[in-house]
Amino acid sequence: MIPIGRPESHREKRVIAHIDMDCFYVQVEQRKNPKLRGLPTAVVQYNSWKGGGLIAVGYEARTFGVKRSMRGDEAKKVCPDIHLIQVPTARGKANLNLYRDAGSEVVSILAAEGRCERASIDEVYLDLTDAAERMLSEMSSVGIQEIDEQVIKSHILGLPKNADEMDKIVKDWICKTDADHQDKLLACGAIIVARLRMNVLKETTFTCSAGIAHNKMLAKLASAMHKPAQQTIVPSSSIKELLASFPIKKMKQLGGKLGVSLERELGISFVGDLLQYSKEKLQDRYNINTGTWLWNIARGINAEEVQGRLLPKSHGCGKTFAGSQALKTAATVEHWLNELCEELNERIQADLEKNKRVAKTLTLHATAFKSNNGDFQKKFPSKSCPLRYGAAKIKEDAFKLFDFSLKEFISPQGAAWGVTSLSVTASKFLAIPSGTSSILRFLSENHSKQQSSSVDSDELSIYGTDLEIVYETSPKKKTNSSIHEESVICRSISAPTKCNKKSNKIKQKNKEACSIFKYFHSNDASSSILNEPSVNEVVENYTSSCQPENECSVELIEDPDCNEITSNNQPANKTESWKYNADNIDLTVIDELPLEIQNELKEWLRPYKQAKMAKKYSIADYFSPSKK
Ligand code: TTP
Repeated sequence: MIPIGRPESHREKRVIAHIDMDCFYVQVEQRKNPKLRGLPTAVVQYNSWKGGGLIAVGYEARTFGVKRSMRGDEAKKVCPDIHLIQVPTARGKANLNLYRDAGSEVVSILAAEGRCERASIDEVYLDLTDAAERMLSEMSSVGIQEIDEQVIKSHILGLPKNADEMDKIVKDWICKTDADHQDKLLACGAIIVARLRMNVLKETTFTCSAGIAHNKMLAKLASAMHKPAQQTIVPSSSIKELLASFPIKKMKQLGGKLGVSLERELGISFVGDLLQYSKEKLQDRYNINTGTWLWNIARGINAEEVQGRLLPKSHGCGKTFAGSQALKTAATVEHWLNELCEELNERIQADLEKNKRVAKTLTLHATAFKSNNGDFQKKFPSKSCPLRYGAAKIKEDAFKLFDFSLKEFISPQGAAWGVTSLSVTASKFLAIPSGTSSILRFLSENHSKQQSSSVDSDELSIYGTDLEIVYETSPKKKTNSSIHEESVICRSISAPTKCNKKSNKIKQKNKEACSIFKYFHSNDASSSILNEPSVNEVVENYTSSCQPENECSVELIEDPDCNEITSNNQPANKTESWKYNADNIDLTVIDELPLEIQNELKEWLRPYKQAKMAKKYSIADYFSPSKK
């Protein structure tokens, strides 16, 4: 997706670092088995065909010419001594928890110095502006005097490349007292990053590489320039030269159709080539946002903020079924959806316990082919619905989403089909604050915000049906989907479509709310903040009720106005105030919440419900699909 093409703020330039772990899965495996340190090593995926596809290659193995695009057998040919480690597996697919947890360890160390955004399993952005300003003001009179070896080893773009004197050249640049304020800030940023990288090494044994620049885009480009265990600084004066030779295909957003169009239609090969086009021309050719964004990147302008986010934005579990493994029956799809949903359920439960947050949206993505290839370009549509906690419910909902998508995919004539990848994703997390009053305030505030917010274009945007296979845990690189079979997810990349263009919606017959969201329910089913279909993510929104399977009634309806999706196809009453009725709280869900929240809620409910709470409900009791 193309970021909003905003200008950078007039505020002093920021100091942003992008930290990327080196051959991450290999390092994690080498920490687990230190005998592998220093030896050529690669991690291979679950599918062991031809030795398994390589997903991470250690730097020792790279010197022999081993590449990620190879399979194990091929790697053995170029490097007979290579150690091939298979990713851990569970439920017939890769289990990446070992690597996720290692990534979290690193994040907690890096978060010490400024706003920190976990961008993928092994990448982090840091906004070090305040820390750099502080450092600079503390040493303004004396200037930077002592710098350690790690900082001296920095690469500073735009400096003369004289290998013999490199240390001196870098030291002079870092310590220059009459340098431009922006460069001094970057120098401080480089010192901070070098320290952080040392801390990561000491505490985890992992090395990482970093880019330090005035924005996220430049920092990211820079971190990949010198690896492993090095850092690269991008002073403003070097941006033009950097972008003049930076291939557009290497920009994350330009790897697809837009990149091809720029190359073929405008003859653009490097980002700097875009400088020859005016903003108006680019806006005319593409659209206002994309045109502005292209104009900005040609100049190294990027206003994206570092989001203060230490936790993943979503949890996705996926698997590919290449070639003859394609799933061709509902039963095999159901089998794999069950496996994926089990894993997803475990991960969101662990997340709830650890981070006190709940996911709001369940999305199903798939790629598929069909036998009548008349419209072979038709993509398998992605579908979302509100997420109900509990493995059985997630499975049930995921399968219904699949069913809807499949019907749409094979319509109108119907056809034999085969699914080549499947994934389920939980997203749109909401924090559950502690403190009874704060819970209620939180619910009330969130609800009234949802009720009162005018429906802006973003809110009205819906998933398109254009799918791109992206790598879930490392969104920066797109690679052959058949290679990392366990971890691809398909993401909608088509431009958002206005909902009022006519979208299908699903009328919900919510006869009995028995999910965790009942806990957040108000009198009016349409005003539940978590059960309410979220317009900005849901195209054809199917909200399943908790009725038993055979009673489930889900109906697709057309909504030309699409003011807001409600359970009864009426625009939500925007002025209605939030009411929280204790009678509507499903007591059975309370036991599933974090202990402190359970206590607070019980306290709050005492006058109304204490008597009824005497019965002890078990998690199985609550989440049983047939429970009424
Ligand atoms: P990357 O950061 O892309 O690569 P890397 O850390 O292995 O190596 P580098 O030093 O060049 O950055 O990916 C991080 C981890 O994500 C990687 O160790 C393994 C995993 N991964 C896959 O499983 N499949 C893929 O296709 C890619 C690109 C990565």
